[in-house]
Amino acid sequence: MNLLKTLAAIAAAAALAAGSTVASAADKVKIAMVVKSLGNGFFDAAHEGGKAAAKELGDVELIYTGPTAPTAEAQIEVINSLISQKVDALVISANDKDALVPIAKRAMQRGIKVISFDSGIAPAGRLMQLNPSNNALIGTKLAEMASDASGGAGEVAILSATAQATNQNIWIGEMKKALARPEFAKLKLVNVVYGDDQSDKSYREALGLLRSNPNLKVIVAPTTVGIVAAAKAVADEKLIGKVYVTGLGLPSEMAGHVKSGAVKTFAIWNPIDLGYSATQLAYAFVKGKATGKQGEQIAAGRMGKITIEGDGEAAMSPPFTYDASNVEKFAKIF
Ligand code: RAM
Repeated sequence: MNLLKTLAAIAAAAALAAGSTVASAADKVKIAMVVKSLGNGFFDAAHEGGKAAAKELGDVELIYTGPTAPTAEAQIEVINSLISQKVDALVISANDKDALVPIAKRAMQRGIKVISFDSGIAPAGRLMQLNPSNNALIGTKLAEMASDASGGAGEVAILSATAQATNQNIWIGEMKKALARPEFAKLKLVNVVYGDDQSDKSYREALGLLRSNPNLKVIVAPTTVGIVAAAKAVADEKLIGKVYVTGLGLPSEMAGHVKSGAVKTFAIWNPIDLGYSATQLAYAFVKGKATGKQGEQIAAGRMGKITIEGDGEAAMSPPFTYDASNVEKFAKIF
């Protein structure tokens, strides 16, 4: 072989090698998990689940992203850039069910499979919504825990996430329905405030509730960020034993507050399983194994089959309750 031929052979081999690398990266299914905001332990746990699903599936590149503050505007920017990156699927926990519809529609027009999880996008903007649990069940659970914490009577206030959060607004609506039942007649909902899933704002809002409602018995925070801030506010104001905090929290973030007595019980589902399932579902849509039709059963790896119900929604398991007897054990997991 003369020198020229040798050089040409080397160049061809290099091109083939480079080409094959590009091909294998391109073969990967690119799934982007877009959360309400970064730095939230709940979504960190969902990310863990997403990574486990990606590893199991083998040919998935999982992109985990979201804005720094939980607003729809910031999420739209993130989604725009993911559309330019030509991801195959978007798995979104929405900061606003309606505001994300146009951008989600644009993504779907370009062939990107869009599903929402945790906090839903309105039906026009997604192929399905994965709820962590049944919404009415969550609302009832919140009312029951408020009742238990107060001994069945007294003033209750809610410290929520953002005013537009799909999931919290649905749960608060369901909790209000539950509170209308005769068994909760002695509980009085006096205020609903929003801490925007930011620790400092949630803390300030909790202090405001305590100061403007001297007879307050319970703060219900249906957000993992809000419940920690409210428990800290109750402790700092030396109100442990007088005001109780309950709601939805992560055992790892709540163990200390259960120990201090600021919190008797709280609930949550497994956020790792939620992120795992959402990633599995997105993959099924990309692979043409799911369309989001009512009644469809979609295989989701170790979680088994997930069934699409009305409005393209599916629900996972009932919320689990934590107290002094079990919080330490689960604090090691999420
Ligand atoms: C916060 C977020 C999330 C919600 C949990 C319970 O982390 O608002 O959307 O599902 O709380």
